[in-house]
Amino acid sequence: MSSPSMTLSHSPTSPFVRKVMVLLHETGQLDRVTLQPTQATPTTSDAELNRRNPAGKIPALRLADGNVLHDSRVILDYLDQQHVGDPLIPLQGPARWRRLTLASLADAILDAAVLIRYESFLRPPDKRWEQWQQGQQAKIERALQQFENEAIAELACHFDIAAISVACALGYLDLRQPESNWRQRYPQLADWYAEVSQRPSMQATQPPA
Ligand SMILES: N[C@@H](CCC(=O)N[C@@H](CS)C(=O)NCC(=O)O)C(=O)O
Repeated sequence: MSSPSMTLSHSPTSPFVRKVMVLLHETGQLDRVTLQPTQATPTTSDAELNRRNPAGKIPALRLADGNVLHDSRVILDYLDQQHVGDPLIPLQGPARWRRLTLASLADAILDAAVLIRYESFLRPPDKRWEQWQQGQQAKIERALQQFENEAIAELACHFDIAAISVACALGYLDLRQPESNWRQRYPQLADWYAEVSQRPSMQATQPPA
């Protein structure tokens, strides 16, 4: 086993970090990364994280040469180029743009769900804005609908960047919106998720309840 050469700013509940962890598992690169526990919210300030990523967001990945990559999509792209197996992000052609677009839609679910979480968990009750939350929730529903109606076969064909991103988004909904009953509204997505949740990479990265 080689000694770790990279450091990942990490939280076990961050779904963006989870995407990175799942890719590390799937591509056999876990032993290359040290995990640095990091708390990140818009109302907390972590000086070290802010130095690594001025946006103050995780994940951020410090490379062996001291350079830092941030934004989960950039990190996934980088790590996918560091292993010898089949790429989890197609290198070129229409497949690349389609898979990245599906991954981006999954990230949009996460962006909305994380904002809803901050709104309900961090923002003082008298400053909350119901209509804004509903707008975020509507984004989540439209994205789930598109995955259910138009992309199930594509998700099922390969556990790649698109599938990893959707699986992590669904896992985050289970964590933060356990009452949402998305499985009832999106049964094909539910069946697909039940299957991919069994993968060792998904099992090993389950967020703590
Ligand atoms: N687009 C970013 C989003 C990352 C993100 O929002 N991470 C959350 C944790 S789940 C965070 O660090 N939030 C702190 C903040 O918004 O200040 C990515 O893909 O890495």
